[in-house]
Amino acid sequence: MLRPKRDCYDAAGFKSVKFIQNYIGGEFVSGRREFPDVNPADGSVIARVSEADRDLVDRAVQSARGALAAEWSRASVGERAARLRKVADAIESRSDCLIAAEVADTGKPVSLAAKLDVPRAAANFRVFADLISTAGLESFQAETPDGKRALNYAIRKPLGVVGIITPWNLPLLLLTWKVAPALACGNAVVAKPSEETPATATLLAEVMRESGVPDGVYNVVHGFGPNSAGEFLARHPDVNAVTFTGESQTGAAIMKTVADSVKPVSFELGGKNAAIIFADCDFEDAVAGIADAVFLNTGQVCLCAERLYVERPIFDRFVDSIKRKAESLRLGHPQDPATEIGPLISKTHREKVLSYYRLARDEGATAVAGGGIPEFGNSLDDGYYVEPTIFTGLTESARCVKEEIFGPVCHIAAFDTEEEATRMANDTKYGLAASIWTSNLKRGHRVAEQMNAGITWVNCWFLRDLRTPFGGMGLSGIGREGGVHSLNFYSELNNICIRF
Ligand code: NAD
Ligand code: 6OD
Repeated sequence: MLRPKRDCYDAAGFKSVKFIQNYIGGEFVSGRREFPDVNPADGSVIARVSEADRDLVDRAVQSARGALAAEWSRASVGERAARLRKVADAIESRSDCLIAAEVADTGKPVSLAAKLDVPRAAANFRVFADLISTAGLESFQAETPDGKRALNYAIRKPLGVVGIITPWNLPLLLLTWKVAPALACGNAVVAKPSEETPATATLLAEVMRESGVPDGVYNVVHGFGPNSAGEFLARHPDVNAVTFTGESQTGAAIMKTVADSVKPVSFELGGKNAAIIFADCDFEDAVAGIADAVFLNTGQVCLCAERLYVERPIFDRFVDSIKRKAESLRLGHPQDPATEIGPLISKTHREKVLSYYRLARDEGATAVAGGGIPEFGNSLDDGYYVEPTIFTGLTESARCVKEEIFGPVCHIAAFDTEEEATRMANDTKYGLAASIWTSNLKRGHRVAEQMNAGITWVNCWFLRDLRTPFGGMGLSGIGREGGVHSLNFYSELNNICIRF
């Protein structure tokens, strides 16, 4: 077992239950109500979390507003970038604590948190420090009707107070993906992490403090969605914009909440992503890549492939290989470095995933692998594990082919032509991600261009360059973040026109 070297956070079973508070104006603050933070690996309570009521959310928003007026939005770009780089350094120096906290909250394997979640959090701050330091802006010169000239140039101003509402699957990665550009652009933020995973957003408060980010620039409120901290934040009249990652239905609810005050929104929502595997692919590479795309983080990544389309000549061989891969994945305790698959996030989410496993069979599927609950014979039997699962035999109209399941599961169908594969892949109300596996690069380009998705990978999956646009079409979201797209969302452009 890996244990944190410092006493900053006790992962499940290490010590006593912790108390996680809200962070407002540079202080840790309690509300009137509490809720439990549960370790999905065994159902134990690892922390009590203080829920922010409407008044505390208001305090957080006012403290953010005060920080804007005081210094942050007027700090030079160089000062802000230097501060963000310090935050990145502090994340790295506290990575043992952040990894332990993320693993205890989410149940994800410690190897994954160490490889993906925490390094990406640091990278988010470094990349946006660099981008804000180097980003250019448009300028145009024109002749005026009266024979003079006009110079137009745009400047960036902060939006103000940004409400950030995030999910439980990659808690620190997805939070910092929004906090970093928001702060780079001179905003102050109020973050509302998922009620399932409150720890790392709170530890980030310590990181901010240690890095000299002024009090009030980063605030955290804990709680739920409707009639709790999430809704209070989105509805607050002094919140200037809301950036949200989570389920499409929640995005719809937040859109209604913010409609009255016409706030800008950025939404990164759900997906039902397709992978197209052509017979000419590098077979072993494709099997390894697809295994990641289906099972990473127990299938709880919005970009995961839940629909695989495999060209008929390799269909049986591919199904057999991915089945063997699924059956060889090591399920275990998240703190065990050898574990590849941890539990799902919660009992409720496991019930949802298992209900789809049952539905798939009712809809006529064959379970090629998995389909149930694993047995460990120890305390992990109290955790929220499910077997990595592969179905075949469904029609394209089946609910299990249409609806996001968000677990370690996929359905595999055969195709005969490129046109058929493209049509099936695009037959979805979502439009987040797709992947194409072929050694014919001309075909890779051609099919990728036809994908109705915010991102299409060819011979890879979840390979990220943070300067690129990221977001979804249809039910998968509104807007793009990443690179200059984040800078544009988190700032107001003021165009200045000078006649001379
Ligand atoms: P969720 O929508 O249930 O919750 C996300 C956050 O919204 C939580 O903090 C929650 O408390 C809050 N919330 C819920 N209802 C609210 C309301 N009415 N008003 C304000 N806040 C509210 O999502 P989840 O279950 O935490 O995460 C899983 C979902 O997120 C999946 O659908 C997944 O595809 C999606 N996701 C998308 C991306 C992306 O980049 N597109 C990334 C990660 C996850
Ligand atoms: O890599 C990213 O920037 C990002 N937003 C990933 C989202 C993953 C969804 O679970």
